[in-house]
Amino acid sequence: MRALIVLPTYNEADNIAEVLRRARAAAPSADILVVDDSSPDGTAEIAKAMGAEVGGVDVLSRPAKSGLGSAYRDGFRIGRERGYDALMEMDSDLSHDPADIPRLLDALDRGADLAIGSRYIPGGQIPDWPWHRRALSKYGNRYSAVMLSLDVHDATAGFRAYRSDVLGRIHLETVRADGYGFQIEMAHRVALVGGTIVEVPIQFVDRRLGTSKMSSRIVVEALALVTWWGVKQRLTGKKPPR
Ligand SMILES: Nc1nc2c(ncn2[C@@H]2O[C@H](COP(=O)(O)OP(=O)(O)OP(=O)(O)O)[C@@H](O)[C@H]2O)c(=O)[nH]1
Ligand SMILES: [Mg+2]
Repeated sequence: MRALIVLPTYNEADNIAEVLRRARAAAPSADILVVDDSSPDGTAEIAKAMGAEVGGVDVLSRPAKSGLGSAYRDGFRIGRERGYDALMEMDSDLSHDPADIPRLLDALDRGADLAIGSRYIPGGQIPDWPWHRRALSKYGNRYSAVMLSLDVHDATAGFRAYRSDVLGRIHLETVRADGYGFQIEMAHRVALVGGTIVEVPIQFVDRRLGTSKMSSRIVVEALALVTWWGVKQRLTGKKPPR
């Protein structure tokens, strides 16, 4: 299976070289597309230099910071145009361990349409998080599962592999959400078209370098969107097939 790992970056100069080195080592047959939004800290230049060293790395430079969801939409569109069979999401801050890439791709090989690196199934872990961050994530996930009849334990997770054709079936180009909302919307849409979703346990560690781009706006956006999608699902009577 030809796989493309899409890495969104905004000011990840401290992390990107290490991410690229470890991802290439873990999955030498997968290619990488860094989607950088003109990071002022020079992330794109570092990615290009490391790409020349390890090979298999392309950098898409976009003119302005346009959000995580939009970076993945652009990266996946390009990956599909280039004929990849599998498209992956991974953060570029080493919260996701590149060594787990092959386990996610294996799940696609065994028939999944979407493989999610999950923190909320046995074997999954978030060792660094304080209780309030755990609670927000856990209850946010429970709320999404109930509102959307979504049989997924970690719908906000951002370490994933998609079979290319399922991205066509969910009409990726019409997805609008960003941040956590983007992750939930993608899982919800895959479920609605009857795609097989498999969760693979992962450990999620806090970034050691660089700064987080997540904000309370993104959390509020996700909650509002989940509520709206849940209401819409009830009004139209469309539910994920079981
Ligand atoms: N291209 C692009 N990448 C982004 C944007 N916002 C965030 N990213 C990248 O998306 C990934 C996840 O963002 P983070 O800021 O780490 O968010 P998070 O992992 O949910 O939150 P933390 O756990 O606090 O780090 C990182 O690789 C970021 O550099 C954006 O607007 N454009
Ligand atoms: Mg992060």
